[in-house]
Amino acid sequence: MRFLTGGESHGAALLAIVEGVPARLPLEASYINAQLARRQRGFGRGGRMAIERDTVKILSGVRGAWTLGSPISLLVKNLDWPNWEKIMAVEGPVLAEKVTKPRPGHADLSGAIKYGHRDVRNVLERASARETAMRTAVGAVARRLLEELGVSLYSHVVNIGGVRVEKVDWDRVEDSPLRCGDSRAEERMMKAIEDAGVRGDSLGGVFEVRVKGLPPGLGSYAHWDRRLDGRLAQAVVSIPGVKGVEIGEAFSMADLPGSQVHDPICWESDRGFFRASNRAGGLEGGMSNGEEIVVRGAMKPIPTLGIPLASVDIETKEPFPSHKERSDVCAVPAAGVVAEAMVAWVVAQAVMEKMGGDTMEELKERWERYEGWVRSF
Ligand code: EPS
Repeated sequence: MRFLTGGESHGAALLAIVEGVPARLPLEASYINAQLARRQRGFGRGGRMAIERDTVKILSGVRGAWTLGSPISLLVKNLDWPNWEKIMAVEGPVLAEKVTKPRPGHADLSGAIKYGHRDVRNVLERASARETAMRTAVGAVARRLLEELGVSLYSHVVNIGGVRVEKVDWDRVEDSPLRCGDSRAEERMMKAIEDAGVRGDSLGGVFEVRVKGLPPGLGSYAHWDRRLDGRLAQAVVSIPGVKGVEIGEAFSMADLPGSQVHDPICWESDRGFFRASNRAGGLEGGMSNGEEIVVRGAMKPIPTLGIPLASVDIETKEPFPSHKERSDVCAVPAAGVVAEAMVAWVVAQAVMEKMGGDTMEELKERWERYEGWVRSF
């Protein structure tokens, strides 16, 4: 399975071509749209989210709400486009004022140097986290496939601006303004976001994604690039703003002796093998181990600030406060939803590598046979 996306933040639309999804998977735009709506929500989002109502148009690869096995083409229109048609004109003279003041923390400066752009807009349009809308749509296709196999994904926010959750009530996460399971922590997080917004500042944090229902043995210990933990880490760090990944209890495990870290192996006749704890986050030796997968991502505060940081104009070389763009104060809850999509993609890829199959029937049959093998091992 592979996919490519295209599209600028203020261009006409975002696009993707998704290849390798088996035929006969039930798929409807409304399913993808529900995931897109989850990404748009969250206290601390900026003005753009009030403009967009992200919805997908499936342009190929699906007929009568079933996948065909052919490439699935997806389109998400940018509702903001009419306001940017002149600035982002594909042909003819671009009449907009050039952006020459790169923002620290963004792709602006390195991207301009790399591609020789004297207008930083040529970089920031594609580097914008707007692209994650399409990743969410693509991830929804992978999620639909996993759902058919009984695999589910969910996420929550565990820290914003240094305020950490203490007790997690999973029932409140989906409807909570910060996708947070701890109402008291959430109140403090919201206050911190509000205060940061007033100051013209931004806040980062940590989200956690979990995957339930996977058998052991996805990924491989045999080669570095087949390790599922490495592939998940790459996928999560590739989300704009994410600077760190933790699998299971990685950072606290680094402080403890091995005897307090590794998850004891148990066996019962009706369950087969299982673990007494899950500090490994469902991954050992580069493979799933049958326990829940737990991956966290640390997101830095968004680099577009109301209080601009010191920068240098790329034309005049004069020091200047950096360019201001409309932005979010905090996008950690949205990043958690994007991470679910990326994790769904990597896991579905690993499932397809192991099981293969051109139809869902073939895939399900192989999945069930393997589950039987695991139970009786
Ligand atoms: C985003 C859309 C963007 C940004 C945000 C993510 O829209 P605009 O630039 O028109 O405000 O709000 O991207 C960033 C904050 C960033 O630094 O890349 C979206 O759809 O999620």
